[in-house]
Amino acid sequence: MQLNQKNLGLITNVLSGPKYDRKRLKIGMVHIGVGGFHRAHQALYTHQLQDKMDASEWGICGIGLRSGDQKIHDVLKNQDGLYTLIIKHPDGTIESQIIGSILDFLLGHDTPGPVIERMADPATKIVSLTITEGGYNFNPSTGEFDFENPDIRHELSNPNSPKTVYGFLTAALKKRRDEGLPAFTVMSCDNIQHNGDMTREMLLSFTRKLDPELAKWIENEVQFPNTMVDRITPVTTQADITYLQDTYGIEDAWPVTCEPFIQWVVEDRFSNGRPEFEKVGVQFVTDVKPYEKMKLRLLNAGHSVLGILGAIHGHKTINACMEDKIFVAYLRAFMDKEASPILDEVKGIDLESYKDSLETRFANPNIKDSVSRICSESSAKLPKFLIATLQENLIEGGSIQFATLVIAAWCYYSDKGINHQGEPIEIIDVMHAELQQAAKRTKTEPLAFIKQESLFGDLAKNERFAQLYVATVQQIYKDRDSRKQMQSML
Ligand code: CS2
Repeated sequence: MQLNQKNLGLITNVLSGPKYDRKRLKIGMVHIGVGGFHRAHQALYTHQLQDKMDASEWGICGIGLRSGDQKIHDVLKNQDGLYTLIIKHPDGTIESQIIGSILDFLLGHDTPGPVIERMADPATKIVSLTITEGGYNFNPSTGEFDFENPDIRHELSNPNSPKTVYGFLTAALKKRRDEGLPAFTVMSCDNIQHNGDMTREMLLSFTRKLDPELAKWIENEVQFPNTMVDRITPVTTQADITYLQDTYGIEDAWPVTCEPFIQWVVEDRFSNGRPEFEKVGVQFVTDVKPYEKMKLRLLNAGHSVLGILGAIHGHKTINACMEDKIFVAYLRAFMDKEASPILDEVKGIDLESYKDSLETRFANPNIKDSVSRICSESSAKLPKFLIATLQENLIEGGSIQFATLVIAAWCYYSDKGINHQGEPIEIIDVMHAELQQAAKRTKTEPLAFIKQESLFGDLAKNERFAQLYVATVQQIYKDRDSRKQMQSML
């Protein structure tokens, strides 16, 4: 049976679904970047809130700004916004449910008008974002807005045909200001430290160039709460689609799978009201920074440590890495010796149990989170997840060897495109060509890879790091056995 509103009554005989009347819901949140993560996280919290109480003004409209969003648009349109969330527990238990909080979906890349209208609609109170770490258009080493991006250049001279999130936000906020409407909140849900502050700074850099008066209005009226979001959401596979067909007879073209763990910590600063998400477990705080730093530097960095080293060793999934004792010990040593010492205390959280819980989550054998998902867009992730820790440890005189091996492995990975077993590695990174070019020079110029300043800043000039890096990377090229190097450090 095809998943859609018409069949929902029958489908909910076999699977739980919305208990609320979807027809009563209005769109109050517009979300840009409807990937698996949004559907396993904010859309689920919203759905749970609707089930629990009357929150009918808080339905979601999904937005895609890239041509690649066509598929999710078509699927959700065809399914009236409905989809299945499949939660996979470590003991093999699987819980599936139909989520109903996404009411509409618009594509902005060739027809921006309706997207701007929707964002500027008086009922829209929040515009939330999961546009990935790479989507914020800033130079990772200087932190500055990249005005050279051709899409940004286009928007600055054609503000009515925006392309990036900045062009859309500016056009919609301008419309609201001109119409005397209150501003919406811009809520970033990406894995970036101080994600709200950073979004604010980037948006203001863009708007100041375009319309300084509007920039002032945004400065005074728009709130950008920082948020920490967490739930491991692997890429959906054909097996997940088949599972729903075989078990429940449901045709869902794009379900989402995830782990049971979920967390959302949000700063309680909103321009124009917010859903009562605290009723469904969201934690509102005045300062999210310690939580986000802990999560990025342990969970996301831990993922990258396993992902990069796993990829070149030949492990295919994160749980396969966690079945390898050397990987488990290495991960813990990285977390204990390099990531933890530079973290601030996080109220109410025992760091040791947090790290234990990460090990359990990573080891979940049913999630089968591929190392290729973790390694994808490493050029946007590693500066925030791992290189920042390395830099702080260099200042503090702390340990750097565990992170350095990951950087050296990343160089080898970018250069060779095959693992130590000789099998090809799937590399997905917008910077792949540049990374590969730099990595290929390693043999003749050992520092070439870390001389890429947009990623590493001036790390290549740090003697302590440069020396260790060169020794480490040369060893990988020589032995082609990074696992042995991992072992020697334990
Ligand atoms: C992962 C994240 O992209 C990555 O490298 O670390 O997607 C991670 O699974 C989520 O942030 C978990 O909350």
